[in-house]
Amino acid sequence: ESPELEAEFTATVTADGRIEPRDWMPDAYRATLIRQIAQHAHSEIIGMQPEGNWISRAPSLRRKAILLAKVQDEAGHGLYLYAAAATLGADRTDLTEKLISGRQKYSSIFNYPTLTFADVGVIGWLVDGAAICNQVPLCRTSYGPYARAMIRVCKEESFHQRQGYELLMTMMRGSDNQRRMVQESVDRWWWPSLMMFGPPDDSSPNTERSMAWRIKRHTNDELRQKFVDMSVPQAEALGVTFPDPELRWNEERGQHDFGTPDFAELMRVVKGNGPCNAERIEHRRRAHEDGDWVREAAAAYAAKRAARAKG
Ligand code: FAQ
Repeated sequence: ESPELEAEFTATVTADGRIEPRDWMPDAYRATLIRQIAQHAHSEIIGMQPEGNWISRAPSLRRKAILLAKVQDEAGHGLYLYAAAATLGADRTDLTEKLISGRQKYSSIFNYPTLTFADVGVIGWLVDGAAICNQVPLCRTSYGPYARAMIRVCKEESFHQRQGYELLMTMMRGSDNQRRMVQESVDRWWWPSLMMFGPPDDSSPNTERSMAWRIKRHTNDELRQKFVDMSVPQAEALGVTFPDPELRWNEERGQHDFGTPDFAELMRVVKGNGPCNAERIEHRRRAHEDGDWVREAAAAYAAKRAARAKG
């Protein structure tokens, strides 16, 4: 470690330049990125489960084809992100081990159950909506491979968001039962969606340093506010309400006032005690074990080809 390298790193980051895999970086910068990117990758992979739950029960062939494609996109996002983490020296097998042994986190939102088909629409609208709000600024994050991965991920997430909103619009034009189903789903997902942005700024241990390093471009509360402001007119157009009596336009601030999410609930879910944590991890662990023979075969094949190339 030399003061010149450190100064160069700081100058690059503060001038909004990009840090690339071969550049020198502080150990803590590398560790923070691995933590955030791995958590993000795990979220995409675990995030396949709640919606995957409805693939076999989608109400039409068209809805089934759309849902299959969306869930496959999430697998793709997970893979770009694991590849971005690999450029920092993180090993994917190791990251997967950490996920299934509970040593690494994934987004709290995927620990809630999907009880009705309206949940598929609401996840697209609100969960992908929140993901976009958080990820569009990450296209300008200081670490090159992460920023570049985010560009493609955001394009696909925008498409997912539209797909969810279109599904809900269709249900809202249907029967009273369908409209009730949409409202009931919105009531369950609204608060957990706000929790996706993390703890409030005054109890977010990582924000200050991640902002200084330009890993994060906005604080958790800034993004949460942006999401609320973006979602209110969309709810009006759809004909649903959010379950928050404190939600109202504040003329002076030019933003909405809103209630405080239950951050104690967020912490419980993050610590592993949400409604579906055990089930999500168990499913992932089983899928990983079931894939053992594929990984073994792929490694044997690669070794054989390498031996043949040498000979
Ligand atoms: N859930 O100091 P901070 C998707 C943890 S979108 C679980 O504020 P930070 C797309 C945090 O890691 C979802 N853990 O932390 C999709 C930290 O842990 P530590 C994924 C949470 O990192 C849609 C501790 O609490 N998106 O998958 C949560 O500065 C539909 C303290 O918090 C991303 O990961 C939470 N909600 O800010 C897929 C985006 N909040 O230090 C399928 C990238 C906080 O104990 C279907 N990540 N924690 O290890 C980020 O932007 C940031 O990491 C934040 C948290 C904003 C999530």
